Amino acid sequence: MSDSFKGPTTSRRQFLAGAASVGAGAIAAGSAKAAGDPLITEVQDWASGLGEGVDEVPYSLPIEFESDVIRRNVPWLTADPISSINFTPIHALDGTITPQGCAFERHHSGAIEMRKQDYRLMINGLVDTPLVFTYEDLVRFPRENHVYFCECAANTGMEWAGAQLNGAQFTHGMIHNMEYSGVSLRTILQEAGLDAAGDLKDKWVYVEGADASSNGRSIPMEKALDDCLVAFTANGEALRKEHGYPVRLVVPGWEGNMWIKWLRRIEVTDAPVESREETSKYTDTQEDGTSRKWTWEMDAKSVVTSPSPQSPIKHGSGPLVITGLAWSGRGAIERVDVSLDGGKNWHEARLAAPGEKMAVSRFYLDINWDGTDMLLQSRAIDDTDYVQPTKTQLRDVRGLNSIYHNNCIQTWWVKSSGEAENVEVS
Ligand SMILES: Nc1nc2c(c(=O)[nH]1)N[C@H]1C(S)=C(S)[C@@H](COP(=O)(O)O)O[C@H]1N2
Ligand SMILES: [Mo]
Repeated sequence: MSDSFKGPTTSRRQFLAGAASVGAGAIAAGSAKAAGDPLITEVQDWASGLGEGVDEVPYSLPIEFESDVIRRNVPWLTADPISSINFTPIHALDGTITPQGCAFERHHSGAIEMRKQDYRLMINGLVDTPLVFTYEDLVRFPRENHVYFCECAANTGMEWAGAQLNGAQFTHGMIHNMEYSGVSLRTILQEAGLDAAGDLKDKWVYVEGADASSNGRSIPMEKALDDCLVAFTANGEALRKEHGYPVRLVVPGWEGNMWIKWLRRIEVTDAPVESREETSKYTDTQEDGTSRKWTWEMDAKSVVTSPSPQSPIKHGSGPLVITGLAWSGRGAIERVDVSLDGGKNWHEARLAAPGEKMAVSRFYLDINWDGTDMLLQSRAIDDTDYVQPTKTQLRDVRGLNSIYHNNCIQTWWVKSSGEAENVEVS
């Protein structure tokens, strides 16, 4: 018995010794005391009877002990939940794939319910043959699979003026990262034919949803023909209603607003439509009062998800796993640095896997925490060598009037108690 415990303990010691550059100190032994622990010495309920049979739950939800790992909204942010947003519990998740059931939702006129039989996708405008596809038509085109993040441009938007919302879920939770399968938008456009459009360089597609808001957006033809996906499934199963069942548009790396849910129409146009969602909304007002528009790409960004205000350190000093997420709308994450002292010194974090284009990366920094205060930050660098800016660097360029596209470095003040607070180190 004792032998089987030895292996992991030894390798953990060696591993921590190797990470000594990030602090050294006492190494915690396993915290459970074997002698006299009734969880070891007594026969427990779960071992004195039988468990549930198969089919007890034909499609399961997370076990009740995980019931706090849920989407949450901030009621004062919006007047009504119909046109509102909630946040992914990123502080409580690990890995990179967001389960659909807790992936943030953003609706302009509520999540609608549509049967596959009632689904129609029209393609019209400057195409050779205007077409209408049923769901059954769409699934007969060759399919692709890709993992991509979807981030609302408003993610972190409440933090422009100063630290405001106390939790990674609320400051950075307007993001999800899923594996989609579907048909490339290019395939659909080519089926209708683009000869009628002439030179494609200055052409656009206008995409809209079947919900009352329609959430119409203009996308340059170059992007439409590049990597956009007309998606049916996320993480292997049909899209959830709230994410656009039965069909949504996936626009890799670009702001979430363009990822049209309940996709009903694609119009090829010779100019952008300048819809509400790309003029009065989703533009960025600058210091001089003019606004940037067509700010589609989501710049490189990262956040420490744990420890964080909703995920305090409960085990005291010693080995500590610092972890978080990083992503870039311009490519793949190449490196993530973590600072324990508000950006004075940086340590290169370990990426759980090599970065993938326009998908979330998971990073870890394994330290030996000495129990003193930390100002925890993370800084993402993508494969275009773009470096995530500090708050000051971002404000120098963008001023204070923006809401959207805030990708600055986030700081958590981790106190000796292990509790953490959202603070500004600009
Ligand atoms: N048809 C339609 N598509 C839509 C929206 C909408 O309200 N209606 N909201 C957009 C916005 S602002 C975002 S951020 C993403 C959010 O996708 P999600 O709800 O799957 O997280 O969907 C986009 N697509
Ligand atoms: Mo959004």
